[in-house]
Amino acid sequence: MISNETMSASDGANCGDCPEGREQKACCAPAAARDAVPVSPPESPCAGNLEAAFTADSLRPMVSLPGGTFLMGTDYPYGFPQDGEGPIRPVSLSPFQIDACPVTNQDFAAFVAATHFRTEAEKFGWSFVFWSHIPKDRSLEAVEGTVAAAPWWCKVPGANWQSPEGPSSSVRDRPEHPVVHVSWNDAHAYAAWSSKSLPTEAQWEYAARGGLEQKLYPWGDELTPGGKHRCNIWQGVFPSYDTAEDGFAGSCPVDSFPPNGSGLYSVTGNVWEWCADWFHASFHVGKVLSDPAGPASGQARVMKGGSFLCHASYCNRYRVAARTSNTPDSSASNIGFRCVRNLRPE
Ligand SMILES: [Ca+2]
Repeated sequence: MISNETMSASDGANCGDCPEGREQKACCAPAAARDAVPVSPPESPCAGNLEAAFTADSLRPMVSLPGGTFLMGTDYPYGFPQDGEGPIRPVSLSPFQIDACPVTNQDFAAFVAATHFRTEAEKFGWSFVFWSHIPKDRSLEAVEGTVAAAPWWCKVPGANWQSPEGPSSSVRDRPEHPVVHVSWNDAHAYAAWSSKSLPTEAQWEYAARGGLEQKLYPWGDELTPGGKHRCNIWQGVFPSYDTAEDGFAGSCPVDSFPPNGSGLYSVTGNVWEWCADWFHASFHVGKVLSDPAGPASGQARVMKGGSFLCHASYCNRYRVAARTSNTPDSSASNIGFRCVRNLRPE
């Protein structure tokens, strides 16, 4: 049943001010505020039941990037300066490799099959699902509460990476979609298993820019060049009606749109991607930035790239310089990740 319970989205989870309204809006991905004792979820079919051949992470394509100095951040007037998008600053990076695509359900299934890892959404027994993606015939019993500042985010018991919309849903028919409902802690565990790391924010943004300098998107400054969609975001009226003009309402296969100039797919839109750094809005200001890794501690981790829920009328964080954050144990149906392999000498 939908109860009167509401959950507060933490400041770290908030989308921040929208360009027009300048009011706090928690649209990006809500914080879980998981202060309750984790409960054991019911036994669920293991990822090993996925019939598709599991792709070992070592076989996943990676892009080698030479590093060097690039201009990070933006002074875009319709951005979110309070997020710390600016100032534009030179940042130097050592060479590294980055996954060409976000980690998919198929990839994560291989990790789970090998390690029997249980995500935090599984341990706590629930995750956040966007309201219109919950099957209509199940919405009354499936939703346990909503986020006060963003009532389109629903607490759904049984929602996890294997069951993205709750117990009756499955990833069986979406092996190439990015895995979702993974917390930062879950993503970090996958990265460690695969002998990789989560990207620093600087690595992510450098890779996302695809060799272009100071462009809004991975492909340039025009959102739909030639009238063609280049990423999976929201069209229509948020949060009530998504026309899915780009072909997708919800997540999509990671290779649905062309790659950027460096060969990275699904960079902006589709799902947010966790970065290694703790989030701080001004930590980077005035510092010498060589292989920056963010503050030593914090409350929330950086997320980049925006998701299928982003719309210019509400949150245009599908830009490469945009940033938001969430607490490390939070999960939702629009947060995933990709990994990097550092090549600099330790
Ligand atoms: Ca879309």
